[in-house]
Amino acid sequence: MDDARVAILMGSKNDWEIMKPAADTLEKLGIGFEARVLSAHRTPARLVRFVEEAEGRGIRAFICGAGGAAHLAGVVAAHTLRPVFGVPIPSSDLDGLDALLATVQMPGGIPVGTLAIGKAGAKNAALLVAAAFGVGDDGVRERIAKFREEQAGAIPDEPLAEG
Ligand code: RP5
Repeated sequence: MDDARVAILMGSKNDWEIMKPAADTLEKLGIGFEARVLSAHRTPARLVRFVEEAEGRGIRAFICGAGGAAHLAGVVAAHTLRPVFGVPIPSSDLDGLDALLATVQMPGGIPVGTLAIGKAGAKNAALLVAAAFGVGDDGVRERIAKFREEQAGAIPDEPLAEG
C-alpha cells in the first residue's frame, strides 16, 4: 500500500458503513487512502482547511459521501483542482434521492463525478479513481485487470438451471 493518495470524506460517522466499500476497494487495488468525517454543514472551516492542505500532502483525488442536503462533494470541488467523486448516502427519509440530486446537479464550472446511491456507488467511486490513476500507473492498471478477472471468475460459466 502506498501513501494516502485518496481522501475518502463523509458528512457523518454514520455514513461509514456505506462508504467502507470505497476503502476496501482501494485497499484491494493497493491505493493508499485516508478516511475522515468532515461536514460541509457541521465542520465547514475544518473541511476547507483539510481540502486546501490535502494536495500538498499528496492527495490526488477525493471521494465524498453525504446524505440529505448533500453539499460535501460540491464544497470540496470548489476548493480543489483534483478530481472529486460524490456518493449519495441513503440516510434520510428520501432514501438518498435527495442526496443524489444535490450531488449530481452541480452548476457548470465546478464538476463532481456522481456515482450511484449507496454501497455500489462507493465501490465504483474507488474503481473510477483507480481507472484514472491507471492511465499513468501500469501497476494500478494491472491490478484493475486482475480485479475484473476475479469478478468474472466468481460467476459460474454454466447454466443456472436446466429443464
Ligand atoms: C449528512 O447528514 C451526512 O452525510 C449524513 O448522511 C446525514 C445525517 O447525519 P447524521 O445525523 O446521521 O450524523 O451531513
